[in-house]
Amino acid sequence: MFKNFVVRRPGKSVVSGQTTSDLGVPVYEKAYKQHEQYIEACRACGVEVKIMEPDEEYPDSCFVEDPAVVTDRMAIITNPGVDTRQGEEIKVKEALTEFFDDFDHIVSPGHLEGGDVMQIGDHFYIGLSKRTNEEGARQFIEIVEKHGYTGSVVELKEMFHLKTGVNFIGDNRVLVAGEFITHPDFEKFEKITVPEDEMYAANCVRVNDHIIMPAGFPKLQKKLEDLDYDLKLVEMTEFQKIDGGLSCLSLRF
Ligand code: CIR
Repeated sequence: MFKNFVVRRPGKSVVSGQTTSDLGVPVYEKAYKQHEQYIEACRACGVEVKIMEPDEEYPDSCFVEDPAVVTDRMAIITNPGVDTRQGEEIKVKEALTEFFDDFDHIVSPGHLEGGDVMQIGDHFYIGLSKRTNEEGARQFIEIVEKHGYTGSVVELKEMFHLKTGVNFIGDNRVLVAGEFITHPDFEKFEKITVPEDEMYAANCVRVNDHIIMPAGFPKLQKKLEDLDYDLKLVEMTEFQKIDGGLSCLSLRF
């Protein structure tokens, strides 16, 4: 069960967020509204939402999932793998001091972003991507083992972050897209394949008895409804333009 979410509103500088896509520039007012809708969806799942104010200095700082990894027993401050995001973690750590007394840290030359970390039970899968390197993953595994968890790495071929293409939705099920559809590491789970033209929707978040999913992906929506999930749909178009998935907008514990 999750009790708390931490989110950070997008600033006007969100228009300058890093991107690899050609979907255009986010419209700030729309991004703000969509973020508001995200907060409402989280509340509808029964969690408390702590809202951090925007930080104009960091265009990507609404993606709070990347500079920290938290569970109910630990908080790790990461070291993002791109210069423009280094420093975001300072305010995120400040916000988390309300909930955690101790913090672990990923330090250079190690880099790791929370978008590359997927927790299933007491195990963490860590994607090796353009943002997360082997040293970052090594440090991460050393830290989580200290807290009674295990960890293993997954090499990414095409995906931006690990959770861009694979997400645990509880009930032994994972949503898989692209390179993860046949990936051996996820064979032990019941796989729900995300259609190629709905790849973005692979990044959903299971919250207690609900799933928050991006709006506008009817095929995956139907698959999940047929499995009896209660879905909370959120418009994500402005965040998608800058490679932001749904999970990256929150820290959950
Ligand atoms: C970035 O390039 O860092 C942001 N524009 C997107 C971050 C997405 N984060 C995530 O999927 N966890």
